[in-house]
Amino acid sequence: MRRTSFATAFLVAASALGDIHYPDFSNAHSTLALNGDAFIDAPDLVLVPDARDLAGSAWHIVPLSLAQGFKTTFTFDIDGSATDGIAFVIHYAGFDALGRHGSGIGYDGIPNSIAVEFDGWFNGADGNGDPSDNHISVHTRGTDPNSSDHAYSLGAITIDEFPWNRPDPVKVTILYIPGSLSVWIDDRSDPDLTVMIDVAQTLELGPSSTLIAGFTAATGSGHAHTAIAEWHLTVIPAPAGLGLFATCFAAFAGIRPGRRPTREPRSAG
Ligand SMILES: [Ca+2]
Ligand SMILES: [Ca+2]
Repeated sequence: MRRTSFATAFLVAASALGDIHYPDFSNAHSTLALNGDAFIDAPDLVLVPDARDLAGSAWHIVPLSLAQGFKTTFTFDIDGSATDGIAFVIHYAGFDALGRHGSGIGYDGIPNSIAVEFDGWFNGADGNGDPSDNHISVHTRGTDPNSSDHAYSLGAITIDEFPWNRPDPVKVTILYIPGSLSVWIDDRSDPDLTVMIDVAQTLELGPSSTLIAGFTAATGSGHAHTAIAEWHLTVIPAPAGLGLFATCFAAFAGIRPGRRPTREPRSAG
């Protein structure tokens, strides 16, 4: 009963703040800015097709108050051989933002951005410091152009259990509460990765303290059809209500009261 009350309060407040709901992308032509090799192939959003040396990005065209906190869930599907990967990105760098292909995963070069990369290709031998061929990592250089070089990782974890290009889609949940960003794969009980970051102190926010959210992906010598099947994002209300809504989100995310929000990555670069 109490959980229902939290949920109701959350949904009412969140609706006033704006959010993103794409149960599929069939009607997304007018609400997404697509760049590079991205296109809509209903019902999916294809970031890059299965060909080498491509990069694509897709941005929701309404900037949102992401710096005060947000929760997003999405599923991605990588169909083909091993490829560079995909990234969830928040930024204020324009709706034409698109970074470098290959190891850049489409976000390397986007200024004023934070990227959560799902990297599927080991570029350590090329000098970018990748810890493995299968890892999650959070990258930013503040307002400078972002870099996929592992020197700019705030934290990373290698996922040994499965490759990104498994047959089934990968479900991701990202929860940001000022000071902490956590990433879950496949509804696991504990976050796979938590990094300490304050978005408002890291990026230069746009008008009305907003940021742009979306995805990038890229291919190199390895390539695969890389698509998003579903995407939802909800802004967490203003600081005055943050305690209540943090509790609400924690309940939804399965975070137990009093649990430390961080844990050591399973591997480090
Ligand atoms: Ca890589
Ligand atoms: Ca990497």
